[in-house]
Amino acid sequence: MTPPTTSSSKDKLAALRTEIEHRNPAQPEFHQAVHEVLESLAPVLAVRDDYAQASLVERLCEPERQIIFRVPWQDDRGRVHVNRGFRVEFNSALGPYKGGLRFHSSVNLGIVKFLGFEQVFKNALTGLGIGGGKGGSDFDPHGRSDSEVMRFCQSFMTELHRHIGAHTDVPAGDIGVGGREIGYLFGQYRRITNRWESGVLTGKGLSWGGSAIRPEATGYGNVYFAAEMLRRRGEDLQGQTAVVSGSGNVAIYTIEKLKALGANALTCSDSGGYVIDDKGIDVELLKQVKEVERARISEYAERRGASARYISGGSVWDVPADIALPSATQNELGAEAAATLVRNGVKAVSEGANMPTTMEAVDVLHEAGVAFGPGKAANAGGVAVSALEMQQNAARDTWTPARVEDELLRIMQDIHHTCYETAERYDAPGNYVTGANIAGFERVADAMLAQGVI
Ligand code: NDP
Ligand code: 2IT
Repeated sequence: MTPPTTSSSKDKLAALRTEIEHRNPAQPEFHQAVHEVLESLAPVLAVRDDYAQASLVERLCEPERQIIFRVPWQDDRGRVHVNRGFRVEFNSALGPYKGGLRFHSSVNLGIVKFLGFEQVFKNALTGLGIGGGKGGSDFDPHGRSDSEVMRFCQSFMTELHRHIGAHTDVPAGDIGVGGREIGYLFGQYRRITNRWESGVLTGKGLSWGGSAIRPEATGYGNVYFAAEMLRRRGEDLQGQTAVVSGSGNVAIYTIEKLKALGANALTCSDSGGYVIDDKGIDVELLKQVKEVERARISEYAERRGASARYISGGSVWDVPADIALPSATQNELGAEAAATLVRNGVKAVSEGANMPTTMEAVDVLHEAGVAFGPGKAANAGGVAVSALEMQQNAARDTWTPARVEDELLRIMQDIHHTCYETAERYDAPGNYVTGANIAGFERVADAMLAQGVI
C-alpha cells in the first residue's frame, strides 16, 4: 500500500468533512469548529498512518454520548415554561468529561457540539487528565429574578444529576452560568443524591469546595498567553493598549490582569453596544455594574464621567489598540473587523471566548503577521483551574491563591510553549492554530489508540 502523503491526507480529510456536514445537518458552528481542526491535521496523518488506520479523526468527531432533555420550570407569576437541556459528552480518553454549561437563548445542539469539540483539544492541551464535554440550555437568564433562576437550575439538575459525577462528567460555568447558578445546581445535586460530592461541579464558592482564582482564571490565563506571544516578539504588555469585548466573567478578569501587568483596556461590550473609556476601563466600577447589580454596560458609561462613552450597536473592533482580546461569544470578529484591527496596527489577538474569530478573519490576521492565539489554547486557564479545583476536592485540600495562580501561570506558559514548538515541528512557525490543533489532537489520539476501538 502506498503511504499517505500530505495531499492524499488532505483529500481524505476534505471527504470526511463533507460526510460530517451531511450527517450533522443544520449545525454550522459545529461544522466550523471541525473544519478549523481538520484543516490542520493533514501533515500529521501523512506521517502517522496508524492514526488513519484506526479512524481516529472519524471517532474524534463523533461525541461519545449526547443527552437532550426537557426542563420545565415556573416563573414568579406561576406560568410554566419549557426549555431544552443538553449535555454532550464528547471524549473521555484522557479523563472524565469536563466542560461548562451555557445558558443563553441561542443554545442548540450544534452550538453545544462545537463547544464540546473545542473542549476536547483545549483540555488535552492543559495536560491535566480531563476529557471534553459541554452542556447548557436555551434558557435566557436576562431579566429573570433570583428565584426564577434557582427554580430553573433545580429543574435542570433534576435531570442532569443522573449523567454526571466526579469520575464521570464534571460541568462548570460558561455564558450565563456563574457562581450563583453553580450554587443552585450544586445544592440540588446534593439534595437529590444525598452525597457531598464536591468534585461533581467546579466553579463552586470558596467556603464549599471552590478554588481560589477560578473566577479569575480564564481572563488572567488569556492575558498570560498574550504576554507569552508578545515575549516571543521581543515585547511585553507594559504600556500597551487593549480592546476587549464582552463584559462578563472572562472580560472582567482580562481587564483586571491587563492593568496589573501595565497595559490598559480601553473597551468592553455587551450584546447592545460597547463602552470606550479613554482613561481605561475602571474594573471595580465594571464589577459593581455587572457582577453586583447585573445591569447593562450603558450604566457603566453613565456613572464613569467624562472619559467614557457608550456606543449603541457598532463594532468594538473599530477602536484602535495594540492588542485585541475577544471575550464575548463565537463569530464576533469577522474578516472586515480583522482588517480594521490590522489597519490600526494590532500586534496580537488572543481569544478569551470560544471561536470568536471567524476562519476568514484568522486568515486576515495571519497574512498581516499578527500573533493569533486560538481559544483552545489561550482561554484554557479557566478549565485548567477547574482541574486544580478537582485536585483540591479529591485531596480535601485548599490551596492558597498564590499557589493556584503560580500553577495557572506555569500551565499557560506550558501551553504556549507546546503550541509554539508543535507549529515549528510541522513547518508552520508562529502559527498557534496549527500548533494547538495538532498538539491537542496528538495527545487525545495517542490515548485513544492505546485504549482500543471503543
Ligand atoms: P458571561 O455570561 O459572564 O458574559 C458573556 C458576555 O458576552 C456578556 O457581556 C454578554 O453580553 C456577551 N455576549 C454573550 N452572547 C453574546 C452575543 N450573542 N452577542 C454579543 N454579546 C454576547 O460569560 P463568560 O464571560 O463566562 O464567557 C464569555 C466567552 O468566554 C464565551 O465564549 C465562553 O464560552 C468563553 N469561555 C468562558 C470560560 C469561563 O470559565 N467562564 C472559559 C473559557 C471560555 P449580554 O449580557 O448582552 O448577553
Ligand atoms: O469553555 C471553557 O473552557 C469553560 N467554559 C470552562 C470549563 C470548565 O470546566 O471549567
